[in-house]
Amino acid sequence: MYAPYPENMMESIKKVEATRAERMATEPRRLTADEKDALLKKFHPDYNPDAFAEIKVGANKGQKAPLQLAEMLHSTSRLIKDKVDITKVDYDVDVLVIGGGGAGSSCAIEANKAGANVMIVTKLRIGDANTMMAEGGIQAADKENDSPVQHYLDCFGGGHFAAKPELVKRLVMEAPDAIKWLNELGVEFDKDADGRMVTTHGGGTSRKRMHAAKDYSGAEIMRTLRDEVINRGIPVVEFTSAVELIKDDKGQVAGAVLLNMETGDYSVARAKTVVIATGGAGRMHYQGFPTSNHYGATADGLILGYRAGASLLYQDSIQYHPTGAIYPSQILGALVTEKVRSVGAQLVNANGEAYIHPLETRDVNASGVIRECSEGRGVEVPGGAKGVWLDTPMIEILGGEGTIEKRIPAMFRMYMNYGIDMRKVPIVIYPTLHYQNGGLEITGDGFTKEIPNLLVAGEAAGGIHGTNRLMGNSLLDVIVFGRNAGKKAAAKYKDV
Ligand code: MEZ
Repeated sequence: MYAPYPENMMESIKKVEATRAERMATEPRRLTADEKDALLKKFHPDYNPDAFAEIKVGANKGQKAPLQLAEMLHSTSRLIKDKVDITKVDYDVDVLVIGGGGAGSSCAIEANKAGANVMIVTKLRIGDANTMMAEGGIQAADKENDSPVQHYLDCFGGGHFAAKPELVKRLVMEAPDAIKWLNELGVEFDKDADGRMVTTHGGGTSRKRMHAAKDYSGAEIMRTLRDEVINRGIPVVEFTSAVELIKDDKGQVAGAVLLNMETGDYSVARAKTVVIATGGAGRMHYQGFPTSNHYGATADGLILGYRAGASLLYQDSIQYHPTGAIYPSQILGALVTEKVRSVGAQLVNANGEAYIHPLETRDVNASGVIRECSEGRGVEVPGGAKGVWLDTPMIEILGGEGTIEKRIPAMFRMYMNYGIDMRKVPIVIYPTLHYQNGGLEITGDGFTKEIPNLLVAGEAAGGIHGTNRLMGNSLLDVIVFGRNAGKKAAAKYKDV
C-alpha cells in the first residue's frame, strides 16, 4: 500500500490542463475530410476511400486486419502492373533494401561491406522508423553471470513458447557481437567509471542485460547507423515507396516497382536480391488502439510480401506496450519507456495499491492495467477514459543511483517542456499498440520460404518473439537480422 499522494498533485494536474486548453485554442487549422481525400487521390490515383472503410480506426476488425488489407491491395496491384513498364529499368542493383530504419540500415551496411552494389529505398526519410521510438535499451547476454542460453530461455518463455527456435537462437547467439558492432560504429552506451557497459533489468529478464544510451537508445542507434550509411556512400532513395515486388519467370524476386510519394511517378528497380525491412503496422490502429509507432508503420512489407506469395505468421498477435500516456493530456498517446519501470517507477491503481510487479512481461502488465480499469480500480481522467498511475516520483523515493533527470533525461526534458515535473506528478497510462509479433515467415537464415532471393528483416518478419516480445529484443532483432540479411544477400547475389 502506498503513502497517500501529495495533496497538491491535483493542483499541478489542473495547471497543466489549463496550459493545454490555451495551446489548443491556438492550434492551426486541420485538413477537412475532402481536402485529405483530394491529397490522397493525387498521390495514389487508385485510392478508393470506400475500400478502406473495412479497416478504419476503431472498426474492431480485430487481428485479421492485415490479411484483409493484403487481400484488398492484391486487386489494386494489377492496376499498378498495367501502368508500369517493368522492362524499363531505372535502378539496377545487386541488393535492394526496402526500408530505411534500423534493420534496413544494418542490412545495407553489411551488404556494402561485402562488396555488393546496394540501394535503400524508403517511404519517408532514412531513420523515420520505429527504431527511433524504442527508448529503453537493447538486450545482449555479454556479462559474466549471464549467457545466451539464459537469454534464450527468457525469450522463449516470455514469448509463450511460440517463437521459432532457430530464430531465437540466432537472436541471442549474435547479440553480444551486435553490441560490439554498434559500440565500434560509435553508439554511446551507458558506461560505469571504469568504462564498462552498464546493464539493467527489463520486463521479463532474469539477468541485467539491457544496454542503454540513457533513455534514447533507439535514437542513438539510428543516428549512428544513418551516419554509417551516409559515410559509406550507400544510395538512399527517400520519399519513395516500394509498391510491388517483381518476380522473374522462375518465380525468383527480381526487383520492385517504386512510387515517388512527392511526384506520383513510378520507377523500376532491378535487383538480384531484395530485403523487406519495412517495419511494423501500429499505424493501422488495430482494434481502435492508439499507438506508439511512427507514421510510416502501415504494414507495407506484409502487403508486398503477401502479394508476392510469401506466408504470414502470427498475424493474430499484437503487442500492447503497457505504458502509453493518457494523462496529463499534453502527452496523450506518447510512449513512456519501460526504462522508467527498470529504474523504479511503479504501476498504482486508484486505491493507491501497487498491484503488480512493474517488471512483469508486457502482456501481463498490459492486461493488468485493463483488469484494474474494468474492475473499478482505474483512475478516471478528464474525458472519462480510465488508466492507472505510473508513479514516476517513486524513482527517486525508491533510491538507486542518480536523479530522474540523469537517468531518463530525454523524457524528463520533454515532460518539463509541457510543464509536467515527473518528480512530482504521476502520469496516468493505458496500453498502447506497440509491436507486431507476427509478420512474414522466414527461415533461420532470414529468407522467405516461398520466394527465392527474398529476405525479410526487423519487425516485418514474424516468429522471432513468439506471441510476446521482451523489452529491448526489438532493437536487438533489427541489428541481428538486419546484419544477417545484408551478409546473406551479398553472398547470394553473385549466384543469381
Ligand atoms: O523494446 C522496446 O519496445 C522498448 C525498448 C521500448 C521502451 O519501452 O523503451
